[in-house]
Amino acid sequence: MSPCSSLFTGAVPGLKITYFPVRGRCSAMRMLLADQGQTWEEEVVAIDQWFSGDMKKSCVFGQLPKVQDGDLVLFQSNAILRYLGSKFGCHGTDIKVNAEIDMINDGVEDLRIKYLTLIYKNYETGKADFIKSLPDELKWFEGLLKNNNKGESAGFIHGEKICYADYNLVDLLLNLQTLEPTCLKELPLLQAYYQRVTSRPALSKYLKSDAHTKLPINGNGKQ
Ligand code: GTS
Repeated sequence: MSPCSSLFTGAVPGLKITYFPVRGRCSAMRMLLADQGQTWEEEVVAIDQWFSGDMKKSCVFGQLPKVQDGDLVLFQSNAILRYLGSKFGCHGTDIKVNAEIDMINDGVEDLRIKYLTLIYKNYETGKADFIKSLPDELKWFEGLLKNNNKGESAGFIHGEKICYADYNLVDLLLNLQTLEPTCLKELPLLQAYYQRVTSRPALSKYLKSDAHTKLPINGNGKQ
């Protein structure tokens, strides 16, 4: 039994996440599942096992994460997030809303790639400039909240219902604040949004659990 299935109740028989022992690209999907009261199984792949075995060859695109739900096997973290969003009602009510949510999620992915490039490729030389660029990078999300009822009554990044892009954004904001604790200082709506979403009872419980806190954010120990 995974640490997650012992902590959280509710049943999604057969839902399994296969990934390295990090939060990485699985944190947002784990947050979504925990917040939606679901359980899942974790298959943890040690990095030496990955490079010495045949698993890589069996993965579409040769990478993890992989999510299995019954007979469905998915790769690509954002496709997985969208699938979980559709399955658990964290998506739009029509194709136009879904397209807007996808657009926001793609914006999160763009910033995540910049963050991951820093972490894995030029942490020492690029950290100061990356931190300097954050207000400019994050202002777009502040703008989305502003346009969403001035960020006041609206709880979420799109409309008034949580969607899969919220979990992706909140996960990235958590990582960015770990990198630079003051990065939301000049972005009051984003700061309030982060607090609001991470205070949701089930999500807050998950974020305090060993299943989350004991996992490193990234595979190389940088954060
Ligand atoms: N676009 C993919 C996604 O979103 O799932 C990227 C997946 C990816 O980069 N996976 C890395 C991997 O499998 C691990 S991590 O970057 O998510 O931590 N690396 C091992 C390898 O052999 O490429």
